[in-house]
Amino acid sequence: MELKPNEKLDIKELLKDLENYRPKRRGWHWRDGVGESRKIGKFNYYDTSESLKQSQPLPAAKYFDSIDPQPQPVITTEIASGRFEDDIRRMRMAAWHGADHIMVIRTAGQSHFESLIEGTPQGVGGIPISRKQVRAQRKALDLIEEEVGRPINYHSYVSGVAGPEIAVMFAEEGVNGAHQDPQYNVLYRNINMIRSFVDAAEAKKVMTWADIAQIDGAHNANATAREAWKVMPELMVQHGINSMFSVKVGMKKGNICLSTVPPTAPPAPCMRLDLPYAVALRDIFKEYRMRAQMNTKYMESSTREATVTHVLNLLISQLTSADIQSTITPDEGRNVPWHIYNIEAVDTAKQAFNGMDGLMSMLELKREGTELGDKVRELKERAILFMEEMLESGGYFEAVQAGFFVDSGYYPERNGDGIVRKIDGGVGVGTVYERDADYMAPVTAHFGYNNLLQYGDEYVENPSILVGGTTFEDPSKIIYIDELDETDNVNVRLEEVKEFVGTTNIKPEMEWRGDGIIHITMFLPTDIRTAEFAGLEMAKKMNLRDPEVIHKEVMQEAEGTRVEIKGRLDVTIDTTKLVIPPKPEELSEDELRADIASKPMKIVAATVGEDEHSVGIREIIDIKHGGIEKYGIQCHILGTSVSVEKLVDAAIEINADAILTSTIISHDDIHYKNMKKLHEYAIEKGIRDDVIIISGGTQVSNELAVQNGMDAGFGRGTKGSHVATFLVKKRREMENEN
Ligand code: Z97
Repeated sequence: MELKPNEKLDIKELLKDLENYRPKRRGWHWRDGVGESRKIGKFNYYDTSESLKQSQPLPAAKYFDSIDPQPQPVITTEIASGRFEDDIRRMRMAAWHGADHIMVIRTAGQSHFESLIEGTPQGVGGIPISRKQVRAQRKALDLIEEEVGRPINYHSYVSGVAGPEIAVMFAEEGVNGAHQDPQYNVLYRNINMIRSFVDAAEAKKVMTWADIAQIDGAHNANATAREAWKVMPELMVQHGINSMFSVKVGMKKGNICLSTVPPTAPPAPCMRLDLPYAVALRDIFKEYRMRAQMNTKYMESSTREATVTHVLNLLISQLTSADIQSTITPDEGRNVPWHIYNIEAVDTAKQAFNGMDGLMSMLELKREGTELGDKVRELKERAILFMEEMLESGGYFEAVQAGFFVDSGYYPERNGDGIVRKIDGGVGVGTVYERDADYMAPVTAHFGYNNLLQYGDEYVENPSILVGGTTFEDPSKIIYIDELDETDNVNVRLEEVKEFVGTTNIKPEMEWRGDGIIHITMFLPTDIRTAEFAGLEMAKKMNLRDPEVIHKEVMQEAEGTRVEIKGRLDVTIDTTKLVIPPKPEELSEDELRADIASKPMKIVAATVGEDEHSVGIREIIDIKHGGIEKYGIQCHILGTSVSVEKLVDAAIEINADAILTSTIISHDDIHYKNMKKLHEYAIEKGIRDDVIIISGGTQVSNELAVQNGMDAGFGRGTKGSHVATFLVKKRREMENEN
């Protein structure tokens, strides 16, 4: 199977023979060519990585030879619609925009499953991480990475009661990154702490074998804390615990990534709080990798506000460092992570990094005798004191039991409201047993005591020889279980939307194929509460099903409110039945300039009759608006309400190549009547065959303009380049005729 840029990814084809699919490669991939300066288009870049084979550049790239510089950090997008088959299409879009770390958020509650989930039921707030789902997505990414020309890291979570089982499955299926942090189990999922740390040792060992990069769970303290900036010292402690634990298990430091979040957001003076934290963290953990997340704690439903916070977060990454730059959909605040917003967030990161390229070659963070330096030191001291107190109180387990973590005080201050977990409590309590003296497990990656010496030295290194290789060495031993639920599985779901699969039918979509969801924005001149209900009523009148207000924002209490609504539009369009007019022709700017330079062109222009509206003609002519002047065409604007006679006479006087008229007023078809008059007067004066006459305006159709004697008519949406293209091509045509 191979992807073609102009063909949709065929999910049914992808699912074929999935039971025999093996991932192409194993392990995490950092971007290539980092640290080299490179010339891309007309510019030199300092902070890029290798460009992609195929990609979707930023919108404004068209002004810069369509370049698409790829930043240095791996860029993450978090995807979680609940249906893996739809997420696969989103992954492809994200990869084309520059994401190379696809993080799949798993379905609510999977932490408490005691084993792997089989089948592929639809998820709630995420994807059920099952083998089939993981394999299908890895297979898709194997194709997508070929298409864009860069390895793509696939990622999910190795936490919860089934952590080690999931780690094994991830190692088998070519997963490249995973969250693994026993503190997450303990604090946020109330899984017994002894069980969590024992499981973590095993899971980390497996991840190490598979070269899976690890992300910790410290960011959750930031997201949970009452005042997120107060947990900064604790965050460092949490990073320290998981990092050192991982090193002790045998994981290499280059695969250990700290999940760091700038703790605050505007209107807080976030740079002054977040930057010292970022600097202190990178000082202490310089041998480790930084996974820079976005602040989500203070994310509301305004995508604009979230995007500004993201950009400030990206500035912190540029001023310090980021090995992985995470992006959350900027509409996370309204809990509707949609396709387009995943892409927007990836673009926000790419755009900000492109714009800040080489910034640190011009700047330096001043730390001597500054607030920055003082704060960095203070944060480190607070973190070390926290760590010392933890040791004095009997260690991590005792400290958790005493409520040290996620307390709302700024350490050493304590408010006594931390998360308390009991050493002998939580899910899975009492399930850890000491290994017997003859305990032996013939597996490839395993933590702790294993009585192998009885078999000889070679088995200590390689215990799986005893069973002729485990699933790691011999993937044919993997047991693949397909769908178990006959009513909720990918085939049933695809059948439900078959109208849209492999057909020419389309329906608007935000999350799932054929979901019909659209998003509309309105301004309603009333207060916020009234606006919400008025907006819903209007959405119903627009025939939207299930309308929901997803954002409202006061412009001014009395004057009005901005309301954003989502709803379902039950409209399907067969694209083959559309009557699509040909695309307006546009010669390139260089070609237009060259043509006019080799043979000058003069035009006269005016609004005709009793029409005083000169905005349109100015748009088409003025250089300031990108009008035809910019190509070197000599333009003589005669003014407004000019008679057709005056226009034609002026054209004769200066020997113009063309007459351009503009009309907005269209009562009684006066615009078309004037076109006819103009055409006839030009005939009367004997110049019609030598002059191009065109007419434009919001109500003008090309067809009717031509019927009324014009060479062309230009309606709404016309740009100077369209008119210039027509003039140049028409002149060439007339020259050929003569
Ligand atoms: C992120 N933006 O990037 P469950 N283990 C750890 C976690 O942090 C999480 C889970 C497991 C965020 C989004 C938040 N983190 C997600 C260390 C979740 C998830 O099945 O929801 O319990 O596991 O991480």
